[in-house]
Amino acid sequence: MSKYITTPIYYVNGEAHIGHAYTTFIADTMTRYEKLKGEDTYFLTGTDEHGQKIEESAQKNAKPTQEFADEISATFKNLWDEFDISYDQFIRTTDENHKRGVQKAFEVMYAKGDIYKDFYEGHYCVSCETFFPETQLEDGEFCPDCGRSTSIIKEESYFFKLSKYEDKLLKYYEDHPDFILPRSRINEVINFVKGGLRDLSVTRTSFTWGVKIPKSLNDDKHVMYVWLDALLNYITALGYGKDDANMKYWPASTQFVGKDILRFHAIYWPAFLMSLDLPLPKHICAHGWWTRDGEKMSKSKGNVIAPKVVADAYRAENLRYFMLREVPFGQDGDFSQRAFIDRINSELSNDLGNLLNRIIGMSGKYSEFKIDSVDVQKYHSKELDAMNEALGNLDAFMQQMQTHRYLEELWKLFAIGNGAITGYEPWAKMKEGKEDEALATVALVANILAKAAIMLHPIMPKTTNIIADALNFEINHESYKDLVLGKNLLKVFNIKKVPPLFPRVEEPLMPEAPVAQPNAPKEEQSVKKEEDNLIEIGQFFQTSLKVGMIVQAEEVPKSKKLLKLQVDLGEHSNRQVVAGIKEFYSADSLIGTQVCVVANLKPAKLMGMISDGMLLAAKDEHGLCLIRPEKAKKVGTPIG
Ligand code: ME8
Repeated sequence: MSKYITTPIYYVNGEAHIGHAYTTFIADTMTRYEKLKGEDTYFLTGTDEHGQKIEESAQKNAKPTQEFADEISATFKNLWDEFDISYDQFIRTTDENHKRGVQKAFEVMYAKGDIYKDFYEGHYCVSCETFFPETQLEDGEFCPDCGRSTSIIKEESYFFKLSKYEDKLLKYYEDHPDFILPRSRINEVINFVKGGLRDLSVTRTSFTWGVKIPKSLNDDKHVMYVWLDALLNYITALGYGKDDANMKYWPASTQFVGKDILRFHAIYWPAFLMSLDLPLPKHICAHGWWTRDGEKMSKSKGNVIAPKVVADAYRAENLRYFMLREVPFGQDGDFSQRAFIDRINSELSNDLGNLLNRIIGMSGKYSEFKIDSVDVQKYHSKELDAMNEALGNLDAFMQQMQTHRYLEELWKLFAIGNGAITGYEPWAKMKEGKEDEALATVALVANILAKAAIMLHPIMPKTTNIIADALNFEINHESYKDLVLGKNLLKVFNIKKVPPLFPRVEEPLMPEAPVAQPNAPKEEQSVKKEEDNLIEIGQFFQTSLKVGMIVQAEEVPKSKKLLKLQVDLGEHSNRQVVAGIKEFYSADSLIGTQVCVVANLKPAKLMGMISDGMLLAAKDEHGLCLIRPEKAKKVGTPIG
């Protein structure tokens, strides 16, 4: 039976970070594992390029949207190529074939009566590309997911009859308890559906950067909602709407997603597929969230770790190993250089790298690099049994995506190998004239390394190829069948010297994370004890604080919280700052007063207005007060 494995398609509004890398690593690992087992496996990844968010990012970068999308999409593709990601296809939602497939799907749903035209009025978060009912908004205005301000949009829209699929979805979850993995996530999905599904607005007229709805509807001001467009990539990639060339891979066996987008994949996606009369994927696998040193990473916060930077400092495959070893699938994980370095030194360098070096060294000394497995069974049946037991446990862990348990189990092999060397002391056996025994121990360890290399291959393909080359065999489906399934041993061969695979790391090789920006959307701030969060003085001075004078202030219509201020910072023109202080200050009372301003924040858009700075303020249960200089100072005076 063939397998089809997918990652989400990544938005092209910024470059990849290690969160994206994790999803891609795990999907790549699973694909390589299936291929090693001889399964016909198709692996899809790509980029999600439509929608208002991308259009706005392109505008901010002063680039035509397509050119901007081309550039960022290429950074993802190049990155995956550098990381040796073995995708069979890299799809872009701006591909003509994809657009045609999406239009075809829309036509099918429309013809079935699952899409109808109406009006939509609601609170829309541009950043999340999602409408929210008023009841879900924070303070009646802010997005419940990202904390950013929402805007009210009223527009003509086509709707997908999501409500029609409520019962069918619930029945499907009940009949397929492994549809959503880990199983612990099913309840949040069921509860959401039981809460009532409203029909989904699936077109927009407020912007143009999207797939046009089919010409047959004669309504060309509508472009498709980005999530309808994006989710369909999983079938358009297989030729849906064109020639169905690879539809034999559908339904997908495993669709990896971050937990943030589980709802889209576990509710909307199956409903779309039901409407298209297509089977549902076997598993939607939701992984947890990666933080950096305990802080949520995000493009807007500036503490994002680029996978390339880590790879350049620590080697790409070490990062793959770390991420897949560090967290149980489904749970959140934290990237810290300390934890990373510990794993490199103790697990990769000590347990694995040193074992290979010792075996090369001993076989060079005792047998001119010749290894012969002839006596392994005779002297080491106990070790072989233990090894085979661990090898036999691996598949179940991989099938459950529990890569941390898989690697933990695999590392038992190195413990057996290292234990055999310490326990049997081949050097002593050589001195005692028991050469057969000594060489059998060396050969045992060489075989352990060979089998472990095969099973580690999906996670560290290049490194394990070097190990296999040193042991004079190739890692492929044949050697997997022979050495792992068949439990056979390598025959007689010459071992080759290799440079150390995992040099020890003594010091962190990358700069530490920048300080979190205090105005990051609230979900991105985590509560930490001060002592866990000490910063260098240089980090503090990365923030430019200045004295400013409010020269103009007005209320923002329809907003309970926001005031729009013009602030003089002694620059050639005033800064516009949109501040959430309306409940505490009237606009008039602020004019002519001095404030402290964070002057080097990236401009943000709040309710459609640019805010180019932030006022310092203190807020407690009694209210909010602005922080001001004790005596008037010249505008633009630095604070610090
Ligand atoms: O949501 N930790 O794209 P996206 C772990 N285009 N994983 C993370 C992560 C983090 N800190 N940050 C991102 C989209 N990810 C849509 C998907 S699919 C039809 C459309 C991973 O660029 C995680 O897998 O925001 C998440 O689901 C994915 O990147 C979303 O990337």
